Order: sequence, then C-alpha cells, then structure tokens
Amino acid sequence: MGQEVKFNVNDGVAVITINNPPVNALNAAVRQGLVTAFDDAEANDDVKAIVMFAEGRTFPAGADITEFGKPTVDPWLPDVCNRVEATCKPVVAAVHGTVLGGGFELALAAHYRIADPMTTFGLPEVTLGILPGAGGTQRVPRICGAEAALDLMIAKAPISAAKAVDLGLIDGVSRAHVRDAALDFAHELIGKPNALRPTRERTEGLSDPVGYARAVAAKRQALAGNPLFAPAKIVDCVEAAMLLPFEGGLAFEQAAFEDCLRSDQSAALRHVFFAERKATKAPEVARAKPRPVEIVGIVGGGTMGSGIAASFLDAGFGVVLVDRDQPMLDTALARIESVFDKAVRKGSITAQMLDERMARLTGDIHYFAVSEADLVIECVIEDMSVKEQVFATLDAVIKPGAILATNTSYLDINTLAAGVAHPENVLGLHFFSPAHVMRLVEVVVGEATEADVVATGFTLAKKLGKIPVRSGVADGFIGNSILAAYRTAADFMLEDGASPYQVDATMRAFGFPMGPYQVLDLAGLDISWARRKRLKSTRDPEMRYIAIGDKMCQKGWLGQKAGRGYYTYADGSRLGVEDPEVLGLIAAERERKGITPRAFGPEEILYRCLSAMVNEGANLVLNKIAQRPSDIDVAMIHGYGFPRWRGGPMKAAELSGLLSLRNQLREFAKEDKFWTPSPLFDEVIKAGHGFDTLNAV
Ligand code: T1G
Repeated sequence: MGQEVKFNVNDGVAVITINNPPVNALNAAVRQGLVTAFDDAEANDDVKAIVMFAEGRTFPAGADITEFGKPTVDPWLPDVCNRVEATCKPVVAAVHGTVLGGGFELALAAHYRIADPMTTFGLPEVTLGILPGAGGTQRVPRICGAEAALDLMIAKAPISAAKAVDLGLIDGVSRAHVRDAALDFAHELIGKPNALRPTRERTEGLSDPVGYARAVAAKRQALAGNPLFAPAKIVDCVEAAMLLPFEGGLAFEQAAFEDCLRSDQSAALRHVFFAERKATKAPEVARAKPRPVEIVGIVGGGTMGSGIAASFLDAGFGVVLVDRDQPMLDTALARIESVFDKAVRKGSITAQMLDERMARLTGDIHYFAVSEADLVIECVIEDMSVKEQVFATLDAVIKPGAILATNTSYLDINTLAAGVAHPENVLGLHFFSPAHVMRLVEVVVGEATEADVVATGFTLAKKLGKIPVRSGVADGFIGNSILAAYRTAADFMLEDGASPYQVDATMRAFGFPMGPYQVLDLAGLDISWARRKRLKSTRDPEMRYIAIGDKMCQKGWLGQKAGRGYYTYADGSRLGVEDPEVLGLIAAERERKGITPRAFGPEEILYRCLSAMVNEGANLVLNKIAQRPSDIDVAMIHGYGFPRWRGGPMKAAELSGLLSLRNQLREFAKEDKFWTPSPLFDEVIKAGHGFDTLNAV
C-alpha cells in the first residue's frame, strides 16, 4: 500500500484513510491502495468493522479526471466499489467536504455513511459529458427513487448533508469529528445481527414502480431536444436500475459510461474543466505576491461601472463610486441597489445581506473620494481622450501604490499608462456585461505593468468568483479580437449573398445564445463602427472592407438602443423582427460593388465563422497576446456564450482536425488575404499534438 491509503486498527475497528491531495481524487494508486486495505481488513481477525475516511479538505471529490482518455489502470473504480460493498464486515464511510462523483459512489458502496454537517454531495459527471460510472446510477435510485436520483445526476447542483439524510443517502451527521463519530457508529455495529447492509440489496427506492417509471418518462420528456448526450444516457441507466438485476444494471451503466466518455462532448467538457483552471495561472501570478485590496474605487457608474461595483460588493469589498454629477451618481447607486433587490427577490441573498452590501458602498462626485482606495477602475466611455483625462485626474489623488485599472474593451493601455506618474501600477481589467453575471475578466498586461499588479488582478478576479484570462495589449485584446474576425467572416457572407438572419439562426443552432447580428444590436453598432474608424489609418488596403455596418450607423440604425439595427424593436421590446429594409441596404451594397449574390448553406456559414475565430485565436497565441489556445476557449465560452459542450473554438477545431482546417483556410485565402492561415497551424501540426502542445504552458 502506498502513501495514498493508510490502514490502522483501533479497538477492533480498522480505519482506512485516503490521502491524495488536493481533492483525494481516486487515481490508480488510491484505488489499488483501497483494494489492498480492504483485503487486509477482511483477513485480519482483530478487525470487526471498518471505517473509511479521507485526510485533507474533502472525502474523494471524484475519479481522477486526468486519467480519462488514457489507458485504464486496474482496478477500475466500479470494481473497487463492488469490493467495498462485498466486505464481510460492516463498512462505515466517514465523509466531509465536497463528496462528488466517484467519491460519492465510493461512499455509497459502504454499508453506512456518517457526514460532517457542512458536507455537500453531488454527482456532477454530466458537467464533464459523462455519467456516474461506478455504480451510482444503480445504487442511488435503490435508496431514494428515480426522481431524486435524476435530479442529483442531471441538475448538477450538489445537495447538503441534511438533504442527503432526508433522501436516505447518508445515515447521519455529526458535530463531533466525523471519523470519531464513524468509529462510535462502527463499534455499535460490532456483533449486531444483519449489520451488513449492501446498498445493492436496498429496495426502498424501487417500491413504487409506477411513480418510478413516471419520473423516468418525465425526465426523458424534459430532455427532448437537449443537444447534450450524457443526460439521456443517465435516464436510460436509472431506468435500467428498475428493470434489470443489479449486475445487469452495472453492465448497462458501464456501456453507457464508455459511450459518453468516447463522445466529443465529453472531450470538450473535460478540456474546459482544466482550461478554466489553467487560465488562472500566469507567470506573474507564480512569481509575485498580490497587493492587498480592501477598498475599490470605481469611476463611472454606467451599466459596466455599476455592474462591477455590485461584483466587488458581493465579494465583501468596500466600494467608492465616483460619477460626474449628483443625478448620475444617484442613478448609479439606485442601479446597484436594484441588482441586489433582484437577488433578494430571487432568494439568492437576504434583505439583510443587501443592506450589508449597500453599507459598504459610498458615492461621490469628487475624484478625491477615491484617495484611500487600493485600486481604482475607470469605467467611463470608450474614448481614449476621456479616459486619459480621467487617469490624469486620478493620478493626482490616488494614494502611493494604488493600482490604476481601466475597463476598456479595446484601447491601448500603454497609452493610458504613459500619461501617469506610475505606469507600473496600470492594468487592464476588462469585465463583460452584465459585469455582475459574466465570469470572464481579461487581465490586460501593459509594457510597464509590475508583476505584483498582474497578480493582484488575478487574485481579485478569483475573489469575485470570476475567471481571469491574461491578455497582452492588442486592439480588442483576446475576446473582441476574435469577435471582430467572426463578424468579418459573417459580413463577407452578407455581401456575397447570405442574410444576417440566416447567419444568426445558424450560430444559434450551433449553440450560441445569440447570433453575431443580434449581439451587435444589443451592444450597439456604433461601438464596432468606432473601432473601424479608429483602425482606418492602419487598415490593409488589400483587405476587403465591408461598409454595410457603416451605412447602417449612418442611417442611425444603431441597434436596440435606437429601436432598430439589423432587426427592428417595437416600442422598447428586446425581441427583434427581421427588417426588409436591412436586406435592401445589403442588396444595394452588393449592387454597388457588382457582386452577384450566391446561396449559403448553414454548414458553410458555420464553417467560415468558426474558422475565422480559430485563425484569429491562433494568431493571438502566436503573437503572445494570449498565453495558450485553451485561454481562447475560456474567453469565448465565458465572455461570448460559445457553447461549453463544444469546448471553445480551438478545441472544436482540434476535434474536427487542424490540418483540414489549415488547408481550407488556404483555399479561402484565394478569395481574400483575411483568410491567410496563421503560421501557428504549421507549428502545432508538425509537433503532432494539436493545440495541446501549447496548452501545457
Ligand atoms: N480529478 C483530478 N483533478 C482534480 C479533480 C478530479 N476529479 N477535481 C479537482 N482537481 C484538481 C483541479 O484540477 C485543481 O488542480 C485542484 O484539484 C483544485 O481544484 C467514475 C467518472 C472539488 C469542487 O467533477 O468540482 O468521478 O489547478 O481548483 O475550486 O462516476 O475541483 O491546482 O493543478 O477546482 O476548491 C467527478 C471536479 C469526476 C469534481 C474543488 N468529480 N472537481 O474546487 O478547487 S468524474 C468532479 C471540482 C467521476 C465517476 C466519475 C472542484 C472541487 P490544479 P479546484 P476548488
């Protein structure tokens, strides 16, 4: 037995202790150690009962996800669970922390379970595109029936220890140390008749076959049209628990698990799980200590500023909000309070928590009010001269060592840094609207930015419950650079014959919540128009320029805020209606350029949009604006609604084949140099491991 599993006997009870930090993932060494420990405990005549426990922060939080996709190593987790359950002495699992996935299945294979009151339980395998593959789909319904079992496996939300007791999934909670409580429980079992209680022999959850079948049918109905593969397989497995003997159900589950594991959806979702964690790592985070931040100043209480203020207040910071005048300040403060009001109405916070948040918020119309702030974020309009002015004013009032951050979506933070006394304290913190909801924060690192300032940005993002992605300075950083390429590809197709409504429908069918033209209407066409004007002097004259957006802005068709953009919006409604006048404007543009429109199918629309994203992403990695391809995936999923189960543009491309993509880009490039394949493709194709080679940084 290695270090991962220890075994000692305490007055007739064997304590088997798992120790595999950080989350006691059930890797091969732990699984082998458990089998050996249970064999030893069973063979030891001094042992009359067994307690299974784990050191550290949690009882196993699941199988070791890093092992998936590699050759499996015996013993498999289902076999370990069966071994535990078959032990001829009573087994009590003493559980704490986040008992998830295979960890919960291991606990369920014990004959009894005692938990710390703060323990949570979950079967989140579906978030990885798989299903509980160690007997969970067979043991859980035998205890709590189909409805609760399906909720646990598909709703993804973990349940509390109290709820687990209600469902019969655990036998009690103990305020004493859970291992001691489990030892007492085990001692009580010694010598008792029928002390063994294999979960596979429990039937309380199967006692109402009609209700069980109804719950299965209802869940199957609710999942109709769901593009995800694993949820339907979970329903099949839970149904099998009622229809098949336990061993048959286990075999059914194993086959379904392997089907899921082989799916692209699972490869994509497992990729995102690790990509999100990888994104929080950057060289500056590894080598520098973040500066302390307790008070955050925010200049500009518009939609973004008030959303960012709400985020910091939610996370326990003090916030000083500065706006231009009292009416604007009052509007901003009210906007922040309304965010919390909505949260109270939804039940996610209490009225008292609202008051506590608002008590940490102060507002002022004088910049001096942020003189004690540890970090100040400007959230004023996307205009360099206005931002330079704000930075210059702040520079005169902030305390030594305070960090000056900008929420700019596009602009060059080196220019802003050049205008202040300490450019080393300047950072970009690009939040996404609505800022208190969207998890992405682009941490933009300027030429002069100090490492500890970058580390502070990462630490703050994590404290806000967000996902930081490091970006170098480029117009649009990572997300908006990719969005611009995506829109260019779409605009090319508009001018060549597609309609904006076709493009939007295609991208929604792929899994985006909105198509690119719906997003433009929501954000306002003028923002990207301003970018095109800003870049006009550096635009490559050989590259095709689409003026459709400019023409629409010149007509005042700016999107929802103007009542019309690519869609029309009757009296403030957010539901857009297709607009024949937009199609007329596009037709006139085609005529002006002498273009004969051609038909576009959804496949081509999708392929062109995705390949433009991937090509731009490859160049961002090549030019070291993005640290790694998987950061591009995280940015597109958490900032732009790229469907998580597709893995992000770079993963989606890798799953469909990078060589064919590069060759297709070469073909497209004959139409326009916009499509020239990034040299990064050749680099990764030659290395032979796709983008994963670069994700390892
Ligand atoms: N396997 C391998 N590594 C894992 C892991 C796992 N299951 N869970 C976490 N890690 C790593 C993670 O990558 C990070 O590494 C470190 O631990 C801390 O994690 C057969 C098939 C437990 C709630 O889906 O939800 O069981 O970045 O940063 O925010 O039916 O980790 O430090 O190098 O997330 O405090 C099912 C996944 C697996 C749970 C803790 N279980 N984990 O969150 O820390 S499939 C899960 C989590 C399965 C069976 C099936 C969270 C957490 P690094 P962290 P955290």
